[in-house]
Amino acid sequence: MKDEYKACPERSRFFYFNNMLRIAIQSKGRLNEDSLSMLQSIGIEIDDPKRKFLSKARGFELETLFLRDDDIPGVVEAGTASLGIVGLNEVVERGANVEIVTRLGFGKCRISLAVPKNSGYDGLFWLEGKRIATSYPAILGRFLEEKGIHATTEIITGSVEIAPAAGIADCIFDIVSSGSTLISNGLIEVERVFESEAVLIADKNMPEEYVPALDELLFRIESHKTSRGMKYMMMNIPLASLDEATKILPAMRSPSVLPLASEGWCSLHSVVEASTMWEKIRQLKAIGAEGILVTDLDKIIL
Ligand code: PRT
Ligand code: ZN
Repeated sequence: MKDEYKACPERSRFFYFNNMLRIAIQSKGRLNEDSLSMLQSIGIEIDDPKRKFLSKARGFELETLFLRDDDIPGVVEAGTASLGIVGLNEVVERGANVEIVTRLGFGKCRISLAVPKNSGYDGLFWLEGKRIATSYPAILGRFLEEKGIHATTEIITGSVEIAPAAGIADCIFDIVSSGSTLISNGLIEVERVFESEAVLIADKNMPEEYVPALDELLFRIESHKTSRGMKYMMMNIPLASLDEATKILPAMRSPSVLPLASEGWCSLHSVVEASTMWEKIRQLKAIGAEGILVTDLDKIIL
């Protein structure tokens, strides 16, 4: 197996590349499925991802390396993988010297301070002299220093939310997403300190030969991100209402107008944000739109 790999002379450490771009992905956990489905949506299929450590992708010159999320920033910094998909929280906590190429829009969460419900928390000064349990001591340390607060950090690697009830700490600094874990442990979120989501990271010393593949990958990711939350709308509209309809549907340049066999009518096609879709449908119906069709969008190439 080793024979098909070659040494990479550009780098100081000795390791092997299968002569293609390599991306590190979380092997299991919260980011695994979303990472794989994002790759799939941009035409990159990974065979049997559950059982392999290293796998070649189909649809792109890419090799995937499945790891624990904790290891991904370091592996990319060392260049063992040129790219990685990991939470921004992990990259910042570890102080990894990697390029943050783009935010990926999934795995959104925040790291917050949370205190027991009846703690009498009345502002940041409450934290003075307290014990704070966390798995993110570096991010917490920077926050406390910035605010001039002296507190003790208790480093815990799992189930941080039970620390106050267990008497290990007075409050916690942990990842929050829906907030239900805090509620079920009798805690309330009092300060949102760090906003996170999955990011694509890159080795700052990536071999030159991989840059074109990274550019293509990024192009596909951006077109996928642009299409997220957008809908494609088609409808028939009386010609007399066309000007007004164009104002309701600004689209990327302007909506496409196609002739219809019935006189005095045309067909209008446009792209709208899903969040505004129902309001636009209401406005368009009011000016005579009929046969409105709405479909999902897969990619937008700007
Ligand atoms: O095994 P491995 O080391 O790879 O994974 P892990 O167990 O260390 O991490 P994992 O899979 O739990 O999370 C991976 C990444 O997902 C994190 O680094 C974050 O960037 C992101 N993420 C997004 C989250 C959450 N949302 C999240 N809710 N990570 C953890 N949580 C925890 C949170 O701490 C809480 O205990 O999930 C629990 C439920 O959260 P609520 O607020 O929805 O109740
Ligand atoms: Zn982890």
